[in-house]
Amino acid sequence: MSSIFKQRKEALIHQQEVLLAKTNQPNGFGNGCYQRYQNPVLTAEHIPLQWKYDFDEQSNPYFMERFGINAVLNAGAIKWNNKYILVPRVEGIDRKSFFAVAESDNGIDGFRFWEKPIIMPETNDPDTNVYDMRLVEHEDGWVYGLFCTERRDPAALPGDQSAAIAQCGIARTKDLINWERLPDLVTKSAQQRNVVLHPEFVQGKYAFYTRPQDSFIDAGSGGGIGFGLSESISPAIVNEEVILDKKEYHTVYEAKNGSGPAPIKTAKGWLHLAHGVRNTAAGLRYVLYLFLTDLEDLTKVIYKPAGYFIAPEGEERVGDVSNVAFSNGWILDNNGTVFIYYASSDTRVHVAVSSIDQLLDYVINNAADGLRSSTTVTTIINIINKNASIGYHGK
Ligand code: M1P
Repeated sequence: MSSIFKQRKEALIHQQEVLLAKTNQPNGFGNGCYQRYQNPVLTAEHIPLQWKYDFDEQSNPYFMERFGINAVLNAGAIKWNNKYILVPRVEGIDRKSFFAVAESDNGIDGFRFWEKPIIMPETNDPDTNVYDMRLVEHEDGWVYGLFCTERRDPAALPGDQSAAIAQCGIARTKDLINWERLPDLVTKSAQQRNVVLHPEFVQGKYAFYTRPQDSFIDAGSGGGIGFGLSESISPAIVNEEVILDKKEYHTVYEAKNGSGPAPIKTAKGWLHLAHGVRNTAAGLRYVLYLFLTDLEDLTKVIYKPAGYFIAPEGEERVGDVSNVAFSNGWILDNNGTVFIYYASSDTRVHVAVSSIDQLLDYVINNAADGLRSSTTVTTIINIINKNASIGYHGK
């Protein structure tokens, strides 16, 4: 009779191989703008078993997990050597997050992690927690990873073990394996999360999308998606932040918002994916929205449809932090296809597939938020009247 070790090891290897071999199929008809897929592309179950189990029967006779992974979420994304690469936030059972690279041949299934997690160098002020990397291929020739680095607030009272300071960590690489850590971004804001590097130089400088905030959770008097320039990347110092997309009363981004992945350059403008947060009786609700900025003036929003673009749906609504859709990664393919990677409820990563044509059609032609119920009704009446004018009355 085989040992517990052998039985468990073989069963778990088989179970994971079945998961990794699963193909992903479109889910339903979608809304005409993007197509969701049935299975998440990355979950905690995708983590290689050799990261968690000691495979030596002598030291691990029960084939017991020696370290557990809680969640795989919020993934940076890049097309690299013809592979679709995700760098998610991998969160251990100890609540610490780190980064790891997973790749797929087609961007919708078959994601497998590389051999080891990323070993991210620290600055002189060690990170307590790092998460939510935005990957950017900058025109200076480096691939940058900008992420949140969190440390305990040194001003917190001894009894307060949750007050934290979030700032933007910056690292760069040429191979996604070896990373050079640069000094953290310096801004005037007490808190910075969701910072994104613009892929091109602007006026010969490095350009950043920021999110100034007063406190760790609340935007307070700050908030909004900011924009600022830095003479250098090491150190990166943004002295002035201009808010290009602000919080707004009674919208899906009334409590706070933040940039998603780096914007995509299109013929019509820079296409942005962002998250908006509002408060509800059941807690915060995070959704995704799109907007377009001017090709010349990067702080000028020229189109912004009303409401959300992606909201958590069905089982996406449940997880560690329920009711959350969050994205910090998308990939534009050569044929114009756009793979949008979004995490649901801080637990797993999904893909939605669209194209530049569809996204521009959506962002330019869907009505802006009129900020009142009556303007919402006007939007719907306009659609009805347009249909009536071509003879369609619902039959
Ligand atoms: O829990 C939801 C999200 O909360 C934070 O986003 P924001 O800074 O906009 O509040 C981040 O911690 C993010 O990782 C998380 O998904």
